[in-house]
Amino acid sequence: MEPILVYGFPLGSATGLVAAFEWLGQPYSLCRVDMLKDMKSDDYRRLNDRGETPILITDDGRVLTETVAIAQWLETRDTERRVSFAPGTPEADRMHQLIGFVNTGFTGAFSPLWAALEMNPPDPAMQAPLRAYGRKAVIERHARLEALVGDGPYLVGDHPTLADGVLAGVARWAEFHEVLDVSTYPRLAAMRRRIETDPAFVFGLAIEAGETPAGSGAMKGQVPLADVIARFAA
Ligand SMILES: N[C@@H](CCC(=O)N[C@@H](CS)C(=O)NCC(=O)O)C(=O)O
Repeated sequence: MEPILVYGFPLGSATGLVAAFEWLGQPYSLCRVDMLKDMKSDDYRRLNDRGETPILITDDGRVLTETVAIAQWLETRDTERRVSFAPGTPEADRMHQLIGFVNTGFTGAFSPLWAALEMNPPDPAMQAPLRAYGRKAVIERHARLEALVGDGPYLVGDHPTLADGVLAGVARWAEFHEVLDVSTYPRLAAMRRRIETDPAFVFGLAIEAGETPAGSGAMKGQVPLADVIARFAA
């Protein structure tokens, strides 16, 4: 079977992994999840008991969660080195470093902003400090990432890799939460522009929006969430 990437909308980080699958060019399927509805169910929690996307159903039918593990799974299959680098090379180490930074401190900095936004029932006394702390954290992590990236066209090397996909899935949250103007970070801004206008990421955005874009042809179709749960949940 083809692997199935379970991706969430709106604004899911998994959209960056959709782009990575497109860059990889090997057959895969998708499974669409409404993060505001579907992930709350007991059935979904049998797929991922943390109630999160992304999830990868591997080609041998295993349920693999966590972005870093899914990126590693893709890297292992990327024998043509389309989205990664040969194991043990400085570029591979650097890509892992950047994926680690983006998936931990950078992504985590947005957590207070999401918590404030999704608080139900709203509690303004708690939401205000969460927003203030989140904004500060996001700005600080952007400054650190700007210092960490080089002057190259992408995070590592001269073509988009898993690191760029992981970054693109998340970085757009800065505008959504109206925290900062990315042009304050010129290297990051240039990279984001390049990745976000790349046909693979544009495909991911269209998928997220519920459209049926053509893409590279590697995406073989959408599997309904109910089917994925019925076949693969614990
Ligand atoms: N550590 C996980 C975090 C995944 C994560 O936070 N996913 C978000 C969407 S991008 C989510 O599902 N959040 C739960 C929610 O919105 O209720 C990973 O890197 O895969």
